[in-house]
Amino acid sequence: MKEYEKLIELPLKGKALIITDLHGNLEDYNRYMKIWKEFKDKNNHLILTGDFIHSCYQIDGSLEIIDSIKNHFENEKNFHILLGNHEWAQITGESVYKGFSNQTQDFIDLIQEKYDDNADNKMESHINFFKTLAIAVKTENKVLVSHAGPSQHLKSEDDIKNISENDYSRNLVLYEMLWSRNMECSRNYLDPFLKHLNCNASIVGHTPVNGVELHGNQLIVSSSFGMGRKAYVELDLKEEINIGGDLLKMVKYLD
Ligand SMILES: [Mn+2]
Repeated sequence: MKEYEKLIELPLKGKALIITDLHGNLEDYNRYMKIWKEFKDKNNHLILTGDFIHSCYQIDGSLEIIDSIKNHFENEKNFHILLGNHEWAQITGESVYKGFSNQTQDFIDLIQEKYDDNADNKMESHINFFKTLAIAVKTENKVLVSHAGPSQHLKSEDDIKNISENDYSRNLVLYEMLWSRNMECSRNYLDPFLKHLNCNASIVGHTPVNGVELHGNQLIVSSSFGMGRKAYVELDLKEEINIGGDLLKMVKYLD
């Protein structure tokens, strides 16, 4: 059985593939799993940074993606999955809108349609799975990987380690790490936030960009749902990372 930790720490060994915001895109997910299959090694890791559910298009592969990542997660110790604001919304029951459509409700409908009499059991098991997901990964070469952020209320890494599943709808640090957009706020909060965690750079998804965008010491990555190109990061865990710009040479593109 895997240990569930809110903050995963990775040593100075190997590499980590970092993939963001799949949003139910099964085709892209399968392409990334092919890359992972080649990349797999005892020192290499995969990090999915959340928002793997809730499609932005007609076809929603969220349920197929969940089944597959659950399987990888349970059987591979180096397969890490972080919580995104969309999985969080499913846990807390908050509505998230894409246009006029409430995606929290759409997800419930999708499960109902696929599993019929067994829908309640499936829903419960998916929610329990979402609750086991970590909030962030911290690497020994000083990179913080999370769904979004920074959090202006975080004071130490214990604020992540101690987040309790019973407190998901009220925890401010969690809320900021899942919802905050870098852009304006990061200029003020990003560096103090990273300093409290003893990190030099941050990698997030959440905000749709054309491949990647660097804002100060934060690299925003769109691996599937974004504004054009699809990018991911092959983070070298052995190399010294002093500033956000050091991450740019580790960016790869899907096409
Ligand atoms: Mn998001």
